[in-house]
Amino acid sequence: MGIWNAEYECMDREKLMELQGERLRNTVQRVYSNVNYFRQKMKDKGVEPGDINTVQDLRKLPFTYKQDLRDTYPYGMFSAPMDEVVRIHASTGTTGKRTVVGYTAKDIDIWTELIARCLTAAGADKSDFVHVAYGYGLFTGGLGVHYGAEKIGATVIPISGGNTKRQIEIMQDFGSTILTCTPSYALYLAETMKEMNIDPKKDLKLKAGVFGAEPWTEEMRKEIEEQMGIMAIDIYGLSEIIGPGVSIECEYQNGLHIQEDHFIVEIIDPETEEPLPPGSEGELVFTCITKEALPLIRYRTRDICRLNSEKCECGRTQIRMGKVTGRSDDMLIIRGVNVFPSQIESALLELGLSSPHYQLVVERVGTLDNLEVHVEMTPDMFSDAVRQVEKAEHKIRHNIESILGLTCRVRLLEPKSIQRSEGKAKRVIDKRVK
Ligand code: DLL
Repeated sequence: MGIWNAEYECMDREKLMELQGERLRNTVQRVYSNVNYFRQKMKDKGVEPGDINTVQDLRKLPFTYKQDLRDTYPYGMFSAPMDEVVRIHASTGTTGKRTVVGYTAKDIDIWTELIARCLTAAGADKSDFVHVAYGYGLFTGGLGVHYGAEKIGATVIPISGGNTKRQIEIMQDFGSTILTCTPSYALYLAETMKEMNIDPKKDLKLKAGVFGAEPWTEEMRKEIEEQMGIMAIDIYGLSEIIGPGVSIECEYQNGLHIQEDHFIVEIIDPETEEPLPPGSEGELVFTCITKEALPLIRYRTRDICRLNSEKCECGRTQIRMGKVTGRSDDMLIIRGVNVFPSQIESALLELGLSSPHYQLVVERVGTLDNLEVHVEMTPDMFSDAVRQVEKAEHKIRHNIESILGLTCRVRLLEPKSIQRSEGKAKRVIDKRVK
């Protein structure tokens, strides 16, 4: 597979550190001069732009939290005057006030370049038809991927999310070769293809998918690859940093290369806030070093994963992040045990006894928390005898309990009874939260 920009993606690491240091110095100066809120935070910590010379000095700087963006809503963290801002995106704000992010023309160019790198890593080039089923709008997925796909000269199909049957007809008629959407929507598409008697391996030209915007496990990857006959590549990003394209897997599918010439990554212990060495699991923290409108410093993502600094066979020298196992915000504490939806996803899919559609329902009964895992039966199972279904339920429960060390109930539901998502899947219903 090709590399879009070998000069930066394969840069000698020593040179990269120098470049990062220089870009960091400029960014800190910019933010200190233009963002009152952050200048105050630096003053409170007793640090000045002159104290920041190399990447190692990053630790002296204060963190930025989602709450900071909320406190300065909507534009208080912007580092460029509004007449230089050419685009706004925003998070959906399901867990509080929405956060607003902005881009100058140069920021859009950078983002476009990053997506061009990502799509190239996934094997796309100008001969491809890139089907963009991420939502267009305030969400960064649709428009973000769109411009990068145009940049590599591919033919973009800007269909956005929703209207699943139409998506599939268009894939067939227009000859989509690269599918881009959330992994949960990819599964929904695969399921709908089956219902429409369309075999993606024979009737469609799809060869790869670029899936992200939510956590998904290796087991889920296998499921999608098998059902669609494609290579499923993981893409990561978040609006606060730029949107999709912060990191991407290469053809070796063994970690996501971080675009380190634009973002400095750290992994920290979320409790002590101390940086951890590569290999340890912790929270990802990013510092933007080339952006103009919103170059956040040491942004706490809440995403949990590990970094891998070993050389990759693809030739890229960028550090890799492992699959995100979950957001610390999504972590459920059930009777004192930490539970991530991704653990349940692995436990379910490795058995292969059910469909991949699931949801966790947590309730408080008296003083005790109860976890119930809702899983859909496969259509074949649905016609099985009750005893067979009970047996499957038992096996699934046993597997989940041994992974979590926590008792739970498993309910096998009729096919299609869990709501399908066209964007990010809703994996948890926590009835304890008022
Ligand atoms: O989800 C940007 C994006 C769009 C990424 C399309 C990839 C593809 P937000 O809506 O701000 O931005 O949500 C960011 O989604 O902090 C993670 O928790 C989660 N996330 C994004 N990509 C992945 C991934 C977009 N590949 C939040 N694996 C992030 C796991 C992901 N989680």
